[in-house]
This record gives sequence, C-alpha cells and structure tokens, in this order.
Amino acid sequence: MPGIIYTPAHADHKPESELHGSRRELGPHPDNPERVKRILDAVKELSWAEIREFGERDLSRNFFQVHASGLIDYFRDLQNSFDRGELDPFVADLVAHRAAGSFSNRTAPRTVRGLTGWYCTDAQTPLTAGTWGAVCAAFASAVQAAELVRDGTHSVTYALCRPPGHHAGRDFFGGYCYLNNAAGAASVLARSGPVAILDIDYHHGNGTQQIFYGSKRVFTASLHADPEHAYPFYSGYTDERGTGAGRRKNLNLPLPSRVTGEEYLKSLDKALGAIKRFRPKALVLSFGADIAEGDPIGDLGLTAEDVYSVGQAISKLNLPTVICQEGGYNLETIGEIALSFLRAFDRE
Ligand code: OKP
Ligand code: ZN
Repeated sequence: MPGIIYTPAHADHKPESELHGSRRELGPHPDNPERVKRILDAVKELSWAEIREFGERDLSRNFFQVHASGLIDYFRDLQNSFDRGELDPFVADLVAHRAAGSFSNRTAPRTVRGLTGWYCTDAQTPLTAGTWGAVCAAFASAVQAAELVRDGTHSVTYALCRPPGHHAGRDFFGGYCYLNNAAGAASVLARSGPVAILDIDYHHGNGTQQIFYGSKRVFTASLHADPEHAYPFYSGYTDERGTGAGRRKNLNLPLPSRVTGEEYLKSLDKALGAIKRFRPKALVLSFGADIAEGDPIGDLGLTAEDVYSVGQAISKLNLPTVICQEGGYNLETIGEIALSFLRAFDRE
C-alpha cells in the first residue's frame, strides 16, 4: 500500500511577497502553505494511501550526503540569528556573481547577510524565522519516504514536501528551494543500488543535476520548460550530459511552450527508455503540478487526464518509487492534479 508522508511543520515557512519585476511591484509569494493544505485535502480521498506524520529527527548524516557542510552551517547560523531577534525576513541583496572574485581571491564572507549572497542564486527565495524548521521537515519527509521504500514497508511513497528542493545544489540554494529533498531520498536508496531520479516539475532541476553530475550510481533525467525562456535559464539544455564517472548519466529534455499531452508523453518515453537502460533498483520522482494548464508561473497545456497518463507511464516501470512534491502554484487545481498523478500509482 502506498504511503503519504506529511508534516504540518511546512506552515512555519510563509514568505509574504515576491518582487514581480515586470510589474514593478510586490505580489504574493507563489509558495504558500495553502498549497499543501489543498493537496492533502485532495489526496485524503485515496482509499489506498496511508497518511503518516512524524516528529523531529536527526538529519545530520543525510544532510552531508548531498550538501556541503558550509551550506548547512550557514543555515544553522541564520536560524540562530533569527532566534536572537537579529533579523527580519529578507532575500539576498546580491548573489555571488563570477565578478565577485575579481578584486582579490576573497572567498565566502563571514556574516549571515553576506553568506546569503554567497549561497543563494536569486532574490526570490525568502529567509524567515520559520524557514529552516520547515526546510528540515520537508527534507526529513523525503528521507523517511525513502526509508519506508528501502525497508519494503511501502513500494511507493509520496513525500508532501514544502518548500520544494530541486533548485538546491550541493553548495547553493534558490528558486524557492533550500535543501534538495529528492536528492536526500535518492542518497538513502543509492546505498542499496543504482537509482534513477526523474524530474517532471515545469522547471529544470538544476540543483539535482549538479549534485549527481559526476555520479554513475544516480541517473538523472528531467523534462522541463526550455531554459531559453524559463527559470533557471542557465541550465537544463540538452548538451548537459554529466561528467567524469557520471558521463551520459544526465538527460535533459526541454519542452516547447504550451506542449500538448501527446507531445509531452513522447518526450517522457525517451526519458523512460533511458532510465530502463540504466537498470535502476529504485526511482525518485520530482513531481511538480506546475506542468498543468493554468499554472500561474508555468505555460504547459497538460490536463488532469494527461497528468494521470504521465503517472501511468512512469508507474509501469514498476520500480520501488519515492515521489517528492516540488512546485505547482494554482491553488484551484493543485489538489486535483496531485490526486490524478498519484492515482496512477495504485498498482498493488
Ligand atoms: C520552483 B519550482 C515567478 C518567477 C519564477 C522562480 C521559480 C521557482 C520555481 N515570479 N521564479 O521549480 O516549482
Ligand atoms: Zn517548478
């Protein structure tokens, strides 16, 4: 029986606003706690799913498998500064541009403010007093989802992660993401054999790609909006194929705007073929409901029915699977879309 891993701790991360550049004004931040509430309400309908909540746990070992210690230390210092009342919610004032090193060989600055610019890749990823707690909870839910699959308790688990994770790399964060939940899950499973990560969020999972770019044990495939016109702009192109031992272990399939369900399934088939040839023992899915039509920051045309077909095609791989929630920002449809996708994994 599939299991759903959920924790209410996500609600402590509640970024208020985002700068909408083109409109020269602040608008509501797309990643709000309501997203999880809508998904949870919808997926409760799944008769076959068991919903598990969990408490705190020590994640240090799991952190360091996928993230640099400097990034984790920074987040912990940041939290201490919030706890001491030294900070108000903020975003990076600047990000570490390659020009930053042009005056000297200066490396990371020491203050929390300076380090935010060092580690964060954009100014859309707010830091608040409740952020780190929620981030740890999301990461823990992905790790726990992987452990339940590894131990054979469930053959499919769904970690209702918020904030999302796939834009967080080994030593950087951004794109509403802080720690890479899917990478945390994959690293648990990779101890027992080769693992494939399939990322079907609307945006390219640049963090996931970077973490495993040199790894031959973890194959990464991603379907996403063409980075020519979509975030994260600097990665997600077809010529990024992996490096060293990880050569040909990364596959990017950029999609045109308003792609139809039929076209999408053709690209998906390519990803699934490559995954089969890799012969993984387990699958980690980064699932974003922002691939559905009507997403406020996406422009694809997938209907709920298409999303079900996408789920079915993936489910047919018949691999032990951990599904991590990534994006999806249309509150009116996010529940229905997640439910359509998960229905496809009722395969026992
Ligand atoms: C996170 B996930 C909207 C601009 C979008 C960042 C997108 C991050 C998406 N005003 N900028 O992949 O869904
Ligand atoms: Zn996304």
